[in-house]
Amino acid sequence: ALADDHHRPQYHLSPPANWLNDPNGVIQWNDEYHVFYQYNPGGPYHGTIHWGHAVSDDLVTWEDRPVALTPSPDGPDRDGCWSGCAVDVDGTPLILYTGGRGDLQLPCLGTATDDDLSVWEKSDENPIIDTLPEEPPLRSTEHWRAEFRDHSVWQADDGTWHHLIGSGIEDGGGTALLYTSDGDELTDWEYQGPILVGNPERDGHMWECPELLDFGERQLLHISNYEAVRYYLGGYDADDGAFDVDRTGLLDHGSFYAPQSLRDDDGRWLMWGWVKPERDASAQWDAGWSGTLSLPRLVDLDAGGRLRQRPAPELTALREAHVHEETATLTDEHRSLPVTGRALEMRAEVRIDDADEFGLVVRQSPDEEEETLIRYTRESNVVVDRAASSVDSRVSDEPVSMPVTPVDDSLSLRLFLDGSVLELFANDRHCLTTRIYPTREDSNGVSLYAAGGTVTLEALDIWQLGSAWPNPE
Ligand code: DQQ
Repeated sequence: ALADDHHRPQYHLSPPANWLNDPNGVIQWNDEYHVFYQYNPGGPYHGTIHWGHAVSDDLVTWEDRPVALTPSPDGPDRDGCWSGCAVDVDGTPLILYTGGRGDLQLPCLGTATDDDLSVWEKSDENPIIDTLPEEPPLRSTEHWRAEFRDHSVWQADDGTWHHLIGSGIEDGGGTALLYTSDGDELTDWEYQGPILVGNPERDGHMWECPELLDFGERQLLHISNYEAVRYYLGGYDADDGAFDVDRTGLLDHGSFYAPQSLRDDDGRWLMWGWVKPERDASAQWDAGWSGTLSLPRLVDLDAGGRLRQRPAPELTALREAHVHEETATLTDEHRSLPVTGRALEMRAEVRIDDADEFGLVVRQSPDEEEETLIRYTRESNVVVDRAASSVDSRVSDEPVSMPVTPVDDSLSLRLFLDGSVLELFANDRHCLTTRIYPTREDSNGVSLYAAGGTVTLEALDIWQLGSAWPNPE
C-alpha cells in the first residue's frame, strides 16, 4: 500500500497516487499558496495530462484538492492540458497553458470561476494563438509540427503584458519567444520574436518551461532543455524584448526539472521543481506513483549580485526531534550517529583541512549493504554516490555531482532526506536533487566520516522532520 511505501516522501508535495510532472500555475491567492501540477490520474506514467491541485497556507502543510483542469474531448486541449502559468489580472486569476491536439501545441486560456481556484472556465477563443510565427522557423519533430509550448506571463512597468513560450529554432538553439498584449483579457497577443537564443551545443535545441523572474535591477531567465535547468542572469529590456546575459549556470545538478515560481505577497520568489523518478517504468508501475515536487526554494540575489537558493524558511516548522553534535575534529574515522530515519534534515558546516574528503552517509543498513554517500571532496565537489544505495537493479546507481565554492574554506551543507528524495543545498547557492531507493526496512542509519586526513566539523545538526499532510483521510 502507498501508506507503507518507504520511498514515498512525507513532507514533499506529491499527488495521492499516479503520475506527476511539472509544477504549474503556482500562485498565492487570498493568503493561500496554490500549486497545480501535470498529473495523469490514470496511472504512474505520462499519459493524458490533467492539472492536479494542492493548497497550503504555510508552505509546509498541504491539502489535496480535486483535479482542476481536464482535457475537453472536443477542445484544443483534447490530448492533454500541458504546462502553463497562473496570473492575477486585476483581481481575476487566469491560467495560460498548452493544449495538445494531434500534432499541434495550442496556447489556451482559462479563468477561475471560484475563490478556491478549483474550477477554470476555458475561453471560447481557445486556442488564443492560432498561427505559428514564420520567423525564425520553429523546430519540428516526428510527432510535433512545431515545438511551441509552456507559458510565463507578467506585466511590465508600462502595463503591457509579456508572455514567453518555449521553442527551438530549426537546426539551431532553444529559445523563448516573446508575445505582448495591451489588453487585460490576455486573448490578443502580438508576436515580437525570441528574447534569447541559446548555444545549441551547450544549452540544447529546445527550451521547455521558460520563466522570467524579476529581481529589480536584474532578471533571471531559466529554461529546461530536457537535461537540466539552465539559468541566465542579466538584464531584460522590456522595450526591445531582448535578454542580455551576464552569467549562466545550472539551477540544480540533479533531477530537478521544469521549475516554476511565484512572487508572494512579501515580494519573495518561491520556486518548485519536478523531482523526476530515477527508476524504470516497471518499478514505477509496481509503486503506483511517480514524481514529486521539490521543496519550495527561496530564490534571490546576494549583495554581490549572485544567485542564491535556499529552502523556504517556513520549512523549519517541520523540525521535530533534534540531535546536535559539538564541534569536532575527525581524522580518518567513521562515526555512526544516534539518529535513524528517512525524513530528516541535516546541516553540517565543514572545513576540509588536509583530508581527501568528508562524507555524510544516509539510509545505511547496519551491515552497510545499502548506503548512500554524500561525499564532499578536496577538489570542491559534492558527489552523491549511489553505487550502494539500493540492491534493486531497476533504479539508477550513477553518481551525481556538483562543483561547490567554499567560503573562507568552509562549506555549509544542508540536506533534506524524504523517502526516495534527497535535496542538497551548499552554501545557499548550489543545489543537487536526486533519488535513492533503498529496499531494506533497516536502511535508515546515519553516519559520517573523514578520509585521508583531518576534517573540522564546525557544526552538525540533525532533525527528524514531520509530515506535510497532518490530517490524511
Ligand atoms: N512537460 C509538459 C510540457 C513541458 C514538459 C508536458 C516539461 O508542457 O514542456 O507534461 O517537462
